[in-house]
Amino acid sequence: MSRLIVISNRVQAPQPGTGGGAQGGLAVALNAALAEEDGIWFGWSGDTSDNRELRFQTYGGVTSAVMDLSEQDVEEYYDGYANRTLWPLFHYRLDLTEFERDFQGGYERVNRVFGERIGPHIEPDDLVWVHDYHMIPLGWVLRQQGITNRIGFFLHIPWPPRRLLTALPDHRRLVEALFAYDVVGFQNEEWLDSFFNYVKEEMDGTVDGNNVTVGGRTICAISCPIGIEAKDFIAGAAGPVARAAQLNQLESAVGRSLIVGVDRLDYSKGLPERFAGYERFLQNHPDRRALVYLLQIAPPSRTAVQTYRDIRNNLEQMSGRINGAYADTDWVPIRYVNKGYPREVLAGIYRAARIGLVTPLRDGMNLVAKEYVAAQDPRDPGVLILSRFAGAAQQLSVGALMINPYSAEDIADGIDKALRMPRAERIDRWQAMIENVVEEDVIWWRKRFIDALSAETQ
Ligand code: ADQ
Repeated sequence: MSRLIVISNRVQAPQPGTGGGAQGGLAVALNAALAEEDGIWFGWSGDTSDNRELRFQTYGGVTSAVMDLSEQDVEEYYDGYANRTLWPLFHYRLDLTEFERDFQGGYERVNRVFGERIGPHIEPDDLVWVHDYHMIPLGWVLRQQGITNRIGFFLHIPWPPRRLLTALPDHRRLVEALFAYDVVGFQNEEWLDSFFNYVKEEMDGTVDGNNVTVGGRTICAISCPIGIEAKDFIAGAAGPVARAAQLNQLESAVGRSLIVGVDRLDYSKGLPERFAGYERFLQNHPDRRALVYLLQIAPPSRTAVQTYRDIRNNLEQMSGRINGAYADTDWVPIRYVNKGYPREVLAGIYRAARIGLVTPLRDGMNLVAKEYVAAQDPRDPGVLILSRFAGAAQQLSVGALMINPYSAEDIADGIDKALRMPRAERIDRWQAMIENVVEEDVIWWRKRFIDALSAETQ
């Protein structure tokens, strides 16, 4: 049997002392496959030093191997090219994209070092699966070392339209690196189509079904939407920890409808626009103000990057201003908290919420939307309000209230409609969504990708 090798920026293998219960779906699905097939998960340790040795560890049945990066590496590769160039650009934020030659140099250097360290540990039958925008050139580096294994790449974020991508200096070099892989996976058809379009227009390539050919090299490009660990999440949402969190929320809501948002603090998630949309609802419906409150959970991320500090300041000001303008002695319109919660507590909070407000300006998929659906009480489910620009829109528009996240009016109308929605309609809409969330869960996603990667080249 072939082993699975996973390579990603951060390794999410189980760690001693963390119990493992707090892991998200991706970690759960990949660790299960790694444990079954005796694989290895490679990546950055998260620490900085000048030591370039891989450190192996086996824990909870999973072997991982991590390497430190130097401070310069982190600055140029992680905070730089990955999070100040590719992330904003791929999320349609050309205005926030920084183009620095040093960033690109650091990105390629770190990928080369990773590839050179990992290469010797790959055995002839291994399937190699590389993840996300931090690691695009990694497959190419492995090929340089003579590795002829099947190597796949999955992009967790959107693939931008051609016209946006061509704003990146050396864009073609980046895309060419993808042709070192055998299979390239995207979150949905829209990102896949943008990739096809780039290849046809910029590289003189041809597309035949899922086969993409450029200069005699053919790869397989697929749409492969990621899901959540649906069954576990559903069970967790009905369990005691979630129940306590749910009751806690309901008690503090005293008869009001809870609207919940849960996002990493990131400008792609449309948080200022969401606050503005909620404020518009409060303005438009003075009589219903005190009947709702918004709980926004947003743990800080990438705090070394200025744009992330800016968004945090902006949201603090906005929530302060909105609370100042509308609060009463027994009610504040927005509760804004900046910390992380265990998954079962989150599940309970989702279940307590009449509305799940998921309004990214762009998102590769958005798993919070799926978690919100999975956590609902089937007899009295809440309403998902979902941005048409989330990757998840393709699967969840069957039941979600779809909105344009740039429009405060649209968000306000969505909230109004959701609050008025009769139970029968809520159940119908929820049923359409839960079917998809359960069917196309994270195990389905893993299998779909691995099947494509294991298939013989046509
Ligand atoms: P993210 O941008 O991080 O992921 P998302 O898919 O929503 O976005 O996943 C966030 C995860 O973090 C969810 O599982 C959520 O429950 C968890 N989380 C958020 N806030 C939390 C908190 N306060 N406490 C605990 N957990 C919290 C990227 C892409 C997405 C894509 C995923 C997976 O940007 O588009 O869906 O990868 O491919």
